[in-house]
Amino acid sequence: MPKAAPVTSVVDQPGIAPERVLELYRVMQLSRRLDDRELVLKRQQKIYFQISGAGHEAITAVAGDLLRPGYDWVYPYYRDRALCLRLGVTPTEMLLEAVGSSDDPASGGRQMPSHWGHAKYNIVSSSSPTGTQYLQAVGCAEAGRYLNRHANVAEWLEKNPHPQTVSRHADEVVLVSSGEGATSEGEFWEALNGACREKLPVIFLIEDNGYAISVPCEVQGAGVSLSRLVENFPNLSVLRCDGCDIFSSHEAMSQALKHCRSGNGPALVHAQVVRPYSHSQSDDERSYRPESERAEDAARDPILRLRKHIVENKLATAKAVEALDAEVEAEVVAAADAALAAPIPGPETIYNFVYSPDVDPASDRFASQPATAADDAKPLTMVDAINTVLHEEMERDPRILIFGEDVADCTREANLGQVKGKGGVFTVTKGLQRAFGADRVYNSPLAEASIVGRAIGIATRGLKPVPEVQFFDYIWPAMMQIRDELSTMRWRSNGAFASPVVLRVAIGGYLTGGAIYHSQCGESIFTHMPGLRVLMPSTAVDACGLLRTALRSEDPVLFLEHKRLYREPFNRGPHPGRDFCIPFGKARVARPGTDLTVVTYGAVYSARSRRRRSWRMNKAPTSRCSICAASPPTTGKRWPNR
Ligand SMILES: Cc1ncc(C[n+]2csc(CCOP(=O)(O)OP(=O)(O)O)c2C)c(N)n1
Ligand SMILES: [Mg+2]
Repeated sequence: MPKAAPVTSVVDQPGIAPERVLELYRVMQLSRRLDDRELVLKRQQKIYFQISGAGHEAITAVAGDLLRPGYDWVYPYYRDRALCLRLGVTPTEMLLEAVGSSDDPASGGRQMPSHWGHAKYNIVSSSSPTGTQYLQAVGCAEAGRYLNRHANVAEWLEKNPHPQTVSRHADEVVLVSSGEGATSEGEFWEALNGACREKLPVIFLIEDNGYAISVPCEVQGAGVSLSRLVENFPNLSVLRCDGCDIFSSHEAMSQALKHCRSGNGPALVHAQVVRPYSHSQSDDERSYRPESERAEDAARDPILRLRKHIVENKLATAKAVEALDAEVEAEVVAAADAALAAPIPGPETIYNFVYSPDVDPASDRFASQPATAADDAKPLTMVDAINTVLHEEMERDPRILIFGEDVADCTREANLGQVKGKGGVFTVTKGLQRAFGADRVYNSPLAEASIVGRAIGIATRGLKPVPEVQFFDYIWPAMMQIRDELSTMRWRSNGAFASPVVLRVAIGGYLTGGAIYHSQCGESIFTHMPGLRVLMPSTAVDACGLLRTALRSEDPVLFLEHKRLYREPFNRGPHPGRDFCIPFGKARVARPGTDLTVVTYGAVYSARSRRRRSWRMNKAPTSRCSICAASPPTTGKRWPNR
């Protein structure tokens, strides 16, 4: 059968102090024994799933050893038990997730086993889709760079008490890991491109065990070797190592860290590992791998190799290693006992952390009256209204970053003085780059998954990303990030992490012949996603109030702007004031009646309002709301379109 590319070990000589070698051995053995204990618990039906880090322990223990816990950021995947142990996660904490305990720090018992996460060590909550973590890691690094350049964010947060805190370190790195199979996901390539383009300190650790469940590596990429494929990416340091050998792993990881910490850009470490326990406990690899191949892998087992090295090089006697193994086993047994005795979450906790417990955007805290406008105040169109709120809120909150396709005035800043500026295909973001600089308002590559995935990573660091997807019709590449990441982050991490992104999207039809690809209205699909708030205002004033609430809240929001409404005269309104907010989920009665209530939002209200005189139902009572939210009845002067 075709084989993986030969491993080029970057070092031949051991370069780790003896006591550290023993410590790494202990972590690796602890990791393996925890996997073994979970297998026992699975057989006893005390847990329902097991996926192991077996065979990956050398590279992952070394990575954990070299990273700085709570300083660097980590986006792990399910085989990274040894990495997380070395960063500080305890065996008991790991088994608490396996048994689904409410005390589990990764998810409060909400996720499957081995879905690592621990806020104390900056281990960001991992999910089940293969590959969604890469773009978030890039966003996380991007946010770190922004925070390092803009000290005023931390100062602002001190003056404006906030549920999220920010941390930053000049030479911090972000490590993101996956198997070789997951690198076939398009998001991997988008992330690699983004990290290289921006010279971000991201280490892509690819743990190549040769298989993605039953699919061998030659099916994944042209030419089999991923690290050969990516060799020509600019600014990328590509390192290969034997991931079953701590010395080779140590050298590769050290070089990768040096490259990233010195600001030279990202690194990719391609580590060849083995997978002795099948893909998961639900898989039996004997159905697709011959015994000879499995025996070859077994001979590379990282723990057996390291034990041999320790004894042969007299770092410890065989007896001392046995004693260490026994100590580890006792620790694992005690951890399992503690985990099995731990509480499981009660059914009443299910709604905890669907949304922020700190800021309720549906509360009266956001109820306000529009300011009285001067008699000669020019009414705002919806485009003007959104632009104005973005401008005002960016002035107020230095955490707000705007990015997307064409949102900047002019990417080439040297030309800014000679041009009018673009500011979005509908000019909603016009003038914002000019006012706030290219660090805060910038164009992204044409890649919707990137826009949302990176925003999630940025939000994890306490910033407030306000990305734009240019047309609703093209939101679909970002669907995985929206459905499985953006809306689930807070709930799945039991409140440890959040993604308070405000995603603006132009939606709806506005031109004759605009179908099929410039008129889609799929908002209802997104209202079926717990954790995500969906807004779709009808008037300029509603847009002002709802957008401001979104920007001041802590939940992910999909803010849908109907293109037909952007510049219409009938939904214009006066500027309602710099603090005007509208609570989510409350409909405004646009026209009272007695027999029938019509609840609507977006452009439907406006169509109704324009045509109401000709309606045969015009004696019927009607009301309207924006989806999930609308402005309450107001008494403001010159309230539009009554
Ligand atoms: C997007 C997505 N597709 C499919 C799956 C099912 N799945 C889980 S793990 C896996 C194989 C991953 O292989 P690889 O990236 O090589 O990692 P390994 O398990 O070998 O370490 C698949 C297909 C998934 N979780 N997510
Ligand atoms: Mg694999």
